[in-house]
Formats: sequence, structure tokens, C-alpha cells
Amino acid sequence: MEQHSGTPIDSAPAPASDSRRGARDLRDWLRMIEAAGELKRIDAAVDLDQELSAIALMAAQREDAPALMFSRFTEPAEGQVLINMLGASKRRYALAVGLDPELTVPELIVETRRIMARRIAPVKIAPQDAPVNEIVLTGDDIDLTRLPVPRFWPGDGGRYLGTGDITFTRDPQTGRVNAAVYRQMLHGPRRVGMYTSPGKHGGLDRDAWWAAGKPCPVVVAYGIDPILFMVGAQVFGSQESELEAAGGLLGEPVSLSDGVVVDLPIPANAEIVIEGVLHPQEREVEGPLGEFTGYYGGVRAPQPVIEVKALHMRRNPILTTTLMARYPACEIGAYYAIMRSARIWDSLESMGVPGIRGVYAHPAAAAGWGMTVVSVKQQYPGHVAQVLALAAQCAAAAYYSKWIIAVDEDVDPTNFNDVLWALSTRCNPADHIDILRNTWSTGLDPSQGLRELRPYGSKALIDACKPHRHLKEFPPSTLLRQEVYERVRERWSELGFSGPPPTFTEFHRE
Ligand SMILES: Cc1cc2nc3c(=O)[nH]c(=O)nc-3n(C[C@H](O)[C@H](O)[C@H](O)COP(=O)(O)O)c2cc1C
Ligand SMILES: [Mn+2]
Repeated sequence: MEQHSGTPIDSAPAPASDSRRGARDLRDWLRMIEAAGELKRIDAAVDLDQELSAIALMAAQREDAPALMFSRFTEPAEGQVLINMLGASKRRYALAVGLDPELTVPELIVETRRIMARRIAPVKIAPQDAPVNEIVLTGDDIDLTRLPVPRFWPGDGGRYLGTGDITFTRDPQTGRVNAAVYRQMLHGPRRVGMYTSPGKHGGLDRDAWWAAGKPCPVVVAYGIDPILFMVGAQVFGSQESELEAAGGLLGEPVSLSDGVVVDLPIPANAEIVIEGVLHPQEREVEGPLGEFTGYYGGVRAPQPVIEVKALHMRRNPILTTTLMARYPACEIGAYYAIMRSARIWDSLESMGVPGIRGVYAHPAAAAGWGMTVVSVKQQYPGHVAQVLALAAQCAAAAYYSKWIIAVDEDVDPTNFNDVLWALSTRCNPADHIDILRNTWSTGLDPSQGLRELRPYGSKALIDACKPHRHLKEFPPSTLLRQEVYERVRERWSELGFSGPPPTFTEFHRE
């Protein structure tokens, strides 16, 4: 990849010490990917209204497109914008979580299962040591419209401050802190919308505060280490701690500090953090936003709004933003497919299902939400039906997913040539498809006619395995005799072919 010139990352004044400053932050990670040729700085001034996102969309038509950093705009704005932070790049995902970027996607899924099982509790650092406290403003001194906030698509309802964010709420009953990515439209200097699909933990927490007659405290960070973004976007159990999972992926505790207004953690080395409350009766018209589906998601409708009471930020802060678009230009790309697949695989094993050989939620299927393929070695009658039902409804997979496909162990779920072959040769639709109805979905799904009013989905469970009843009689697939294969392999260049001969691992047996 070409080298890019540009100004060095604007680093915060040296904090007292690195051990006090805490864990790796976004700027450390940017230095790392820049050294790997994975960051492109755009020095020209760009329009935050649709031009920045158009550049991102056009640049990210390739899976190996770099992350893009913008620092000059055609309007006055304080800060920088990072987009396509991870995107469709498995390399940047691997670099973020400390895995080898040369690993294949199936290998990354296996390694991700290992590192996602780790839990490391966050640590508190003193507010004066938190880089995010370089600037702290409260009340009328806050003006979020001075930040470089993009409008992504022509039909968007406004500019979106929150797309690459992490949003913290607390379950008022159990005290559990939730961390999630929710879209946030900017309504004014101290007013930020917060859209949650029904069933998301932030929305459940909010409703619990409101049911007790109290405003719901919220903290949102807008310039964050990619690991915080990843765990915020990933589905964990309703009382699981995303922050502990983030520590596990980082390999060190996430550094937190205290807020000045609400009792919620402040990511100590974030770029921009707001504190505020959602009042029970307050709504402002929000949406739509061009979404991960490739359509405008959500009707223009009144949604809850955060009254911002405090702002913490670094000088010249970096706003992390995400383009929601069709693959491969969607920010919910390779990393999400890998992590979601690992989570579903974990769930199946923790429920005691044997024989799982692989799982893949392809990112082209509406950012991996739409389809789950599970590879299984069939061991007993009904095994595949069990896999399909649980892969459809486990917490990691239940939301949105429409197509749950089981394939045999000889089919690589990440290889859609293989998956389409299995669907077309092992599945008889009249016998091998079941439908689950009234399942968990979202108004963001364009096929939901009434949108937010009735977000009930459905799921097709597709058995594309060799029918268990007829396993013995199932026709053998066409495979080479190994001895002939080896002979041709040795003669490959003599026969006039260049490059290495293809590899086969399965051979005909008499
Ligand atoms: C860029 C991005 C934007 C998202 N926007 C929203 C949103 O506006 N509302 C929502 O409910 N979920 C949104 N999600 C999905 C949630 O982050 C995801 O479902 C997460 O698991 C929710 O966490 P929770 O299970 O703790 O609620 C978004 C995800 C990403 C990556
Ligand atoms: Mn959660």
C-alpha cells in the first residue's frame, strides 16, 4: 500500500505517566495502522455535508481500503474525522485485537473465540490523569455543533454525531453498566437524539429508569479505540459486561474515570465524551439514516433525546464515524462477521451441541445480521434441526437474522461457492425448510411493511446437509483419486501451467 504524508497525529500533552494514563487509545492504534500502511490522510478540505461520506463510499468499494482521516473542512469545525476505521478489512481487525493479520477468516474466527472468552475488569484512573479531561465544559458553554459532524446520505434526517460511538447506561435494578453503539442525530448545541431498536439493552435500561419516574443518565464517547466500538456493536447477554469483554480483547483493563454530572463511567482516553440525561417525556423528530441494510432505516419519528450536561474532550479531537452502506463499504464489515460468528459458535457449544465445525455470518448479508451458516458433522437423527433452531435463537444471533443455513462438515461456511453448492444439491426445499414466525427484528428491516409499529420478523431454517435419513445412500461427490492428483501436481509446470497447483484435501475412496 502507498505511503501517505501528512501531519503527525495531534497527540495530547504528555500525561503524567503512561501507567496513570492507562490502556492503549485511539491515537496509539492509529500510529500502529499508519505504520502498517492502513491509514490514509486526506489533506484537502472536504464538505462535511455528503462529500466526506461520498469519498468514504467510493474509496471503500475494495475490501482492503484503508481507514480515512479528514482534518480540514469547508466550514469551521474543531476536530478531525476518522471513517472506515475497520470496514471490510480483516487486517485492521486483527491488528486491533493483537492477532496475526495474515490469518484467514476461518482462522480468525477460531482465534477470536479464544480471546473473546477473556474478561478483564476496567480500572479507574484519577480525573486529572484522564486525557479526555483536557477540556471539560458544562451547561451553556457546551456547543456540539462546533464539532465536525457529517451528514452521510442525501435523505438523512440530519447530521449524525453518533455513529462510531459507545453509549453507556445503567440497569437501575442490578447496577450493570451497558455499553453499545446507537445512532445519534445532532439536534442542537446540547441536544442529541438516541435511537434504540426495541429490545436493545440501552432502551431497556432507559425504560426501567422512566418506569421509576426518573430521568435516565447517559454517557456517550465519540472518539474511541476500535475495541470499544467492536464490543459496543456486538451482542452480549443482557447482564454481561461489554467493558470486561473489551478489556479481554485489549489484553489490559479499559481505563475509566468519573463523570462530573452522572454516575456512569467515562472512558478516560476517549476523544470526546458527553454526559446527560434522557427525560421521560422528551422526544425530538429523528431519522431516517442511511443504514447497514443499504436503505434508509426508520421513519422520521419522535425519538428520545439526550439533554447534554457536560462535555469532556481532547484538543483537536478525533470523531470516530461509520458509514452505513452496502458491503464492502459498510463499517460493520469483516470484524463484525468474525466476532458474531465466534459468538454464535460459542453459544452453540455452551448449550452442549456437538459437532460444530464452523460458523459464518457473511458481512454482505446486511452487515452479517441477515444470514448465519453453520457447518456441522451430523452425528444423530435430528442433530441438524437442533443446530438450526439454536443458531437461529441464541442471544448472539436472534436479532434480525433471516436465513439460518446448516451445511455438512465438508462445506466451509465462509466460502459461498461451497455454500451455494450445498444449497443446490443437498437441500430439497419442500422438505428441508422450516419457518419461525414473530421473531425478534427491527423497524430498520425494509421488508417490515409497517416499520417501527410491528417489527416482528421471521426466519427460514434451511437444512442444506445431506439428508440424515439417506446418508448411506447419498451419492458420493466427485473426487479425484489421490494417486492421480499427486501425479498431475508433479507434472503441473511440465504441462505448461504457471503458479502453484490447486490444493485438494479430500479424495475418492473405493
Ligand atoms: C455503526 C452502528 C450503528 C448502530 N446503530 C444502532 C442504533 O441506532 N440503534 C440500535 O438499537 N442499535 C444500533 N446498532 C446495533 C447495536 O450496537 C448492537 O445491536 C449492540 O449489540 C447493542 O448492544 P446491546 O445489546 O447492549 O443493546 C448499531 C451498530 C453499529 C455498529
Ligand atoms: Mn448489552
